[in-house]
Amino acid sequence: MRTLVIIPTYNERAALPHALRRTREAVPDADILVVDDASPDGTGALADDRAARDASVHVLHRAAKEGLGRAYVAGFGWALERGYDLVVEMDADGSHRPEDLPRLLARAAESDAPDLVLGSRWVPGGEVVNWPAHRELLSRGGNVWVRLALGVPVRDATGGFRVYRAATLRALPLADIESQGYCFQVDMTWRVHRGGGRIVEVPISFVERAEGQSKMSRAIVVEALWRTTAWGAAHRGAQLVRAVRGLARRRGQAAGPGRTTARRVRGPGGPR
Ligand SMILES: Nc1nc2c(ncn2[C@@H]2O[C@H](COP(=O)(O)OP(=O)(O)O)[C@@H](O)[C@H]2O)c(=O)[nH]1
Ligand SMILES: [Mg+2]
Repeated sequence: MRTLVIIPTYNERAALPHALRRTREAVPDADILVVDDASPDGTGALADDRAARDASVHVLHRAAKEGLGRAYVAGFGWALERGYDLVVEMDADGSHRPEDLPRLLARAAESDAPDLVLGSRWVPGGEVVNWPAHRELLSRGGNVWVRLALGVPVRDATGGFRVYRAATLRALPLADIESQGYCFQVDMTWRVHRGGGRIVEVPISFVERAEGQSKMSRAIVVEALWRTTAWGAAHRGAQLVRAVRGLARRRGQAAGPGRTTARRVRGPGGPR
């Protein structure tokens, strides 16, 4: 299986060399694509330098910082154009350990062929290391909210260490995805779930970054909250409408053929 590991970067000059080295060692057969949003600290130039010396490293330069979602969508397009079979998302900062990649990829290649393999912090065996309490609370709370609002049956829908089957990505309307920040991960997970895709979770250890700074911001949290709430309201509202219609239909049937005939004359525009 041809595999591409996509690493989005914004000001990751200190961390990127380690990420590249560890990834090359952990999965020597995989290619790597760094997607850099014109990092002011020169991460893009550093990536170019590595790419010039290693044919399996590639760089996609974007003109401005547009968020994680846009960077990944650009990276997915790059991967699909070049015929990769498996596409990996991985942070540059060491939080996602490249050493876990063989386990994630092995799961993706198993005979039940999952559409999406999630590296998961919140399944048994998963953990976070050195994370401040407020980040853990946000992640756990966010995932409970996603399950309640959207009914996505996974423990870690917000994580960004994951493997997509190329066919899964090809089936999604990538150009229409508007989520920019970490909400993007929820958006993608939900889309795969709604499309009937099989999602599996593999425990990972998420290690807080030792270098550089998090790009997590209030705006990113607010975006995730309002989008998931709006999706959840629409989703649960539609479920309610379906349930009420189902109840009405069952009542109509129980009332006998007279009622059924009366409903039929309404034609195709009536309730189904
Ligand atoms: N290309 C690109 N990468 C980004 C952007 N925002 C974050 N990243 C990268 O996404 C990964 C995760 O971001 P990070 O700041 O570590 O988030 P945290 O782990 O949630 O604190 C890192 O590799 C970042 O460099 C962005 O706007 N554009
Ligand atoms: Mg990080």
